[in-house]
Amino acid sequence: MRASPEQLASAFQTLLKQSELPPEVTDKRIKQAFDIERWRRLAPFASIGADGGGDEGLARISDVDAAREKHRLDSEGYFRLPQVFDRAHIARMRRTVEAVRADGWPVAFAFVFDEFWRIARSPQVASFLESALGEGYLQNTVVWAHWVSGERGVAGWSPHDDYRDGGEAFLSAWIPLSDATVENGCMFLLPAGVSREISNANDTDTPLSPRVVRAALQDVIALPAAAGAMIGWRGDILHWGGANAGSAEPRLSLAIEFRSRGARASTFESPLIDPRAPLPPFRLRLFAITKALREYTKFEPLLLRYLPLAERIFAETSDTSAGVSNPPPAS
Ligand SMILES: O=C(O)CCC(=O)C(=O)O
Repeated sequence: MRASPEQLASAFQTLLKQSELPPEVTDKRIKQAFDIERWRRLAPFASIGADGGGDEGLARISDVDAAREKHRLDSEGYFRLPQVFDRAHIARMRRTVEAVRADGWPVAFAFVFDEFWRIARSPQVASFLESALGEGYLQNTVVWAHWVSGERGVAGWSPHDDYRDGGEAFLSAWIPLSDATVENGCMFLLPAGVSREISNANDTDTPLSPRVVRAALQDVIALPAAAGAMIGWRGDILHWGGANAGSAEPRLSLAIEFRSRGARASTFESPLIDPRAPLPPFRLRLFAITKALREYTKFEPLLLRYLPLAERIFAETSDTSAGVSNPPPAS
């Protein structure tokens, strides 16, 4: 007798539940998560609470690239900037993610380190973000790091949009720390017009006609991007991580989000932080990581293993989120 899809799903859930970290391991990890010195020892080439500065040489975007990609963003809802970040710096960030993973953490814990919060602060990146979101734009505290294993069939996140109602006040940025190729699961998306058509049909439960499906398939944009590039999309753009088609190379990347000043932010996005202010305090970083972890088990069910850990750190750090007020609207 064959198992039904429901039986298979329920067996999968049971297995996931059984793979949860044992309580004593969770207790130990919670202590470790708050131990800044331990993180520093884990990745001595990265920093926590360093003075900052030196962002100027970290990234470069030519005027020509910036103008072309701003135009693409306005017309198609996404941008693709080729080599933006200093290669040696990106290689160090990759090593940081590798060290975090090797120590048994979900890779998003790399956001305890300064470099992951500072990455978009260099003047030319800031200027591109400002052209997309307006003066005084802010970063929200939705952050994530992705690791797609170098094994055939392993895939990034399934198709979704990040913030349907975000309009021109919302922008996601996605930065590969290893080369993201068609073979190892680079990002894919549907540009603005067709993205909206499909999302609207989804929302209203309207079946898509074969004509729309065929047209959408032909409109899919593959976004291979070398380590150190920066790509991104507006909130209503349907996008997804591809499946590994036989490459042995893992795909590593990070994702951050930005908002126009004065735009209403969802609870999930809060608190917003000012990219011109000092980097967020350590506890707020843990809050942001575990806030995302609780949510993203829907894309990465294997994270359920860490859910009790995430819940407890999230609860312990929630006060930091209340302490950071949303910056006021631009005058
Ligand atoms: O890297 C991926 O597979 C998915 C990234 C993504 O969709 C996101 O960060 O919103």
